[in-house]
Amino acid sequence: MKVVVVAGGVGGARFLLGVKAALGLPPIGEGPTESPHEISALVNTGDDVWMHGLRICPDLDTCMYTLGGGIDTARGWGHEGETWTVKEELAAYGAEPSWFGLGDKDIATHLIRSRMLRAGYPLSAVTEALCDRWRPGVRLLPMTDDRVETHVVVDDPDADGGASGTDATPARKALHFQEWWVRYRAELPAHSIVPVGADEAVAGPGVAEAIAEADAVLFAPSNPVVSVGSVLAIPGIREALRKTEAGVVGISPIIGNKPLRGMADACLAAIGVQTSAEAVGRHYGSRQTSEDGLLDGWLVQSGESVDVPGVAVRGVPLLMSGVDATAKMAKAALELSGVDVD
Ligand code: FO1
Repeated sequence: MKVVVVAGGVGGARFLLGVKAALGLPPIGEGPTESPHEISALVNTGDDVWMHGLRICPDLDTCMYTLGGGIDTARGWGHEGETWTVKEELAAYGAEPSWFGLGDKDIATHLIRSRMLRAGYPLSAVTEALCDRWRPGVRLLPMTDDRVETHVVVDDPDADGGASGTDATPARKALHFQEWWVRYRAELPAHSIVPVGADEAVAGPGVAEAIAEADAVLFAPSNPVVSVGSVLAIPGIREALRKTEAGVVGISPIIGNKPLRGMADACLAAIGVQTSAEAVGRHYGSRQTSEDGLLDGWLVQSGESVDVPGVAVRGVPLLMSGVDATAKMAKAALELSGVDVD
């Protein structure tokens, strides 16, 4: 069976552990090569950033480390057993940004990726090379090999208040997503969130084929705006999803009107979507009954009454409290997509 999962970082990686388990693959590592199942993750690269001359790809690395067994599970990003010597030395030089934590082990990944990118290798080839070590057991496909970076438009945090009583609207500033997310903890209200470069980007190698050949397509419970939304912003991907013979099923990242983790609510507010499973389901839309919708099915927290016109809604426990719980979610999603997983 060929399963495609549209994924972001932490939530996407955790969900992929469950998809692997639901298909009888060991969650960590590559497992048996003769497995009849193939999982491809279409991973968001809009969070990617150049820092200290190194190219950081948070969502690809979180998926790679999580599925390869190297993630720090408490943080949800970066290596377990990490040390921060280089970060401390950078701070000693006053090298900005000091608010972004680069771990010593993590830096090795960024050094290899940056060297390969500078040598002309596309991100997809770099990812394949890095995965040769980590063997995630899932094909990690960057949504595009082109540069797409999510920026967030906020009121400029450095602008002075101006003469009191002036009614001039405060100056606005576009922050790279990482600065908004990490430095400001997404606490600066976002006027808009823009995947810069998406319009000119081309879907990554293997992306359109994976969608066309899939038996099931799942939207992981990732951030609907900056993760799933960024993938959908790449020209051709939305069309491929609308065309595929596979059932398309999303898993709600929202339980009881608040996001499971991360700050999806801050992102949803920026696009005027309520923080609820129903609002996000309607935001993705029905593939059958709308001209740009994507979903056939929508998995929500059991007990919640959610109505998404034109989409089959099913309630199951959505807390990814462990691989078994996540495997049950993944199984339910696969069944709702029309494939049967014994
Ligand atoms: N998140 C933080 O909250 N603080 C950090 O210092 C930080 C550093 C970092 C370094 C590499 C990496 O791959 C991820 C990192 N993240 C950090 C997480 C990252 O900002 C988010 O996981 C994604 O961008 C959102 O999914």
